[in-house]
Amino acid sequence: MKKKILVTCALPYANGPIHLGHIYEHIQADIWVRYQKLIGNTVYFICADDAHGTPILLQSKKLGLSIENMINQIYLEHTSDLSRFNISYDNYYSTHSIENKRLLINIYIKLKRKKLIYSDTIAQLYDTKHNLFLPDRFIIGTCPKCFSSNQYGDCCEVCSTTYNALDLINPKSVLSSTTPEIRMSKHLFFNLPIFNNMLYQWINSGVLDNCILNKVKEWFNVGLKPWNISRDAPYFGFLIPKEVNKYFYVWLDAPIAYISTFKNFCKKNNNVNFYEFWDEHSNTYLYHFIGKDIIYFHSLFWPAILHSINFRKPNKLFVHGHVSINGKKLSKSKNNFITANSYLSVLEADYLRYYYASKLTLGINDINFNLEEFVQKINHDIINKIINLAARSSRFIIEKFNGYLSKKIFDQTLNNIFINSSNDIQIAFEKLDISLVIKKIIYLADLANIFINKNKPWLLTKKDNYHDLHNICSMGIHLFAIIMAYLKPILPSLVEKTELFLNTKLVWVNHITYSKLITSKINSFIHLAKRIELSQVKLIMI
Ligand code: NOT
Ligand code: ZN
Repeated sequence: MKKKILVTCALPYANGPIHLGHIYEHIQADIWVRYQKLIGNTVYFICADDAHGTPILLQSKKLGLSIENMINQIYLEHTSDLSRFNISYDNYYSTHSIENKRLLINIYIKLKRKKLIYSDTIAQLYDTKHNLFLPDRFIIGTCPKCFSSNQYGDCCEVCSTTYNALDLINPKSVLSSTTPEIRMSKHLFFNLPIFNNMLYQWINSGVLDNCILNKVKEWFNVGLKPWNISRDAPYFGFLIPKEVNKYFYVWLDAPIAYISTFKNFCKKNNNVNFYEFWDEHSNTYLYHFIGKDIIYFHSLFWPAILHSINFRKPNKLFVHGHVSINGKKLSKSKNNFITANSYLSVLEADYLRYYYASKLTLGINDINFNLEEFVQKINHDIINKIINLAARSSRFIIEKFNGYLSKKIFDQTLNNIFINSSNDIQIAFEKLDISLVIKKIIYLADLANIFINKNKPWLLTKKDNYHDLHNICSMGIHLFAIIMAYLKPILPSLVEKTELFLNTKLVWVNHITYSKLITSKINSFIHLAKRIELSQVKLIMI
C-alpha cells in the first residue's frame, strides 16, 4: 500500500541567515522525503519562515528596516539558500500570512469556547531602558539551583533545571545590561494540565524514540503547567481579538503554520485534499523533523492544541542533536560560523549532504563539522571510491567501444551482492539511519574497486583481449550505476549529472532490481565531481 505523507521541518526564524546548523535538519528531512518519493509514496514537504516575536522586532530596529521589509528580504534569502541545497520543498511559506492569521484566530476562538483559555495577572521582568517585557532569552543571571553564572531566563545550560526568570539570581537585561524591574501584567493561559492523561498516552504510542521519551516523561513527573500564550506590546505578531495591546505568543502561531502552509499549498494544487491530511481520522501520515531544543513544544503543546480542535496528531517526531564546528558551538561573535551562503559560494551542496549523511545516526547526539574530516570524506569516498570507478571503466568503453556497453553481466556473484543490498539499504533509509546507508554503499564501492583491481582492464588493451575488456569495464559502469541509484536521495545533483553520463534515469522500482545492465550507450565522461582542498574549505568560515 502506498502511503500519503506530510513532512515538516522546524521553521527558521526570519531574523538571520540559514546556517550549517539549520541545514543539518533540512538535509536530513530532504533525504528521507526523496527516499519516500523514490519508493513510490506521495509526499508533501513543507516549511515556512517563523516571522514573529521580540527578536525579530529588535533585529529590524537594529538594521533600520521596517519589519515587513526585513522579513521579506530574509524570506528571499532563506528560500534561495534552501533550494541551492536541493531541499525539495513543495511549499515554503511564512507564519506572517493571511492563512495563518485566520487559522490562529479560529483556533483561539475554539479553545476559548471549550474553556481552555483563562487569564491571570503575573509578575515579569521589564527593561525600563527599552520599555519592554523581556523574553526569557534576553535575561541572563545566576542559576538558582547550581549557581552557575550567565544562564538564560528559562533554563540552566549547566544543570538543565528549568525555572521562572524571576527565580534567577541577579538578573540582567541582555539588551541594556540593566537590572530589570518586576512588573505585573495580565496574560492568557492555555490549560495544558487537563491534557495530562491524553498526552501521556500519546507520547507512549511510538511517536518518540526512547531516549526522547525518557526526557519527556520527566516533564510529566514534575507536572505539566499552564502555558502563557500572550505577549505584551511592543511585539511583532498577531493581535489577540478583544484584548488591548496583547499579541499571540510566537510559539502558538508557529506550529499552526504547519497547517496554514499546507492550506496555502492546497490552494495552489486543487488535487490535494486539505482535510485528508488534517482530519482527526486521517489515514495519512504526519512527521515533524525538529531539533532537541524544541521537543517540549512539539510533544506537549502542539498535540494538545491539535487534540482540542479535533485535528489529527503527528505520527512521529524525528529529533536530532545540534551541530558544532571544529568542536565548538556555532557563534558569529567568536568567528565560528558558516552560513549556507558562505558554504555555497565555495563548495557543492552535495558534498555537505554527503558529509551530514555519513554522520546521521539514530538518536540525538550532537555532531561536529570538522573541516579536515570533511575534506577527507569527500576526496576519499566520493572521488576516489565512487567517481573514480566510473572514470576508470568509461575510458575504455568510450575509446574502444564507442560508448556501447556489453550486455553480459561478467560477475554474477558480485552483481547479486549489489542487488541484494537494496533491502538493507532501504531499511536503513526508512529508519533514518543514514550513516548506515553510507556504510553499506561504501562497502559496495570497495567491492567494485577490488573487482577492477583484480581484473586490471588496463592490461587488456590488445585486440585479442577486447572481449574481456568490454565485459569488465561494462561491469564497472554497471556497479557504479547501482551505487549512484542508492545515493539518489542523498546526492541529487551528482546523480542528475550521472544520469546524463549514463543516458538513463536511475529509478527505484520497489527495490532496486537491476538484474541486467541498465544502460546501453554511455556519453563521454565529463568530470562529475572535483576533489577539494583544505585551503579552499577554510574559505567558508565567516
Ligand atoms: N523558529 C523556531 C526555532 O526554534 C522553530 C519553530 C518551529 C515551528 O527555530 N513550530 N512549532 N511547533
Ligand atoms: Zn544550574
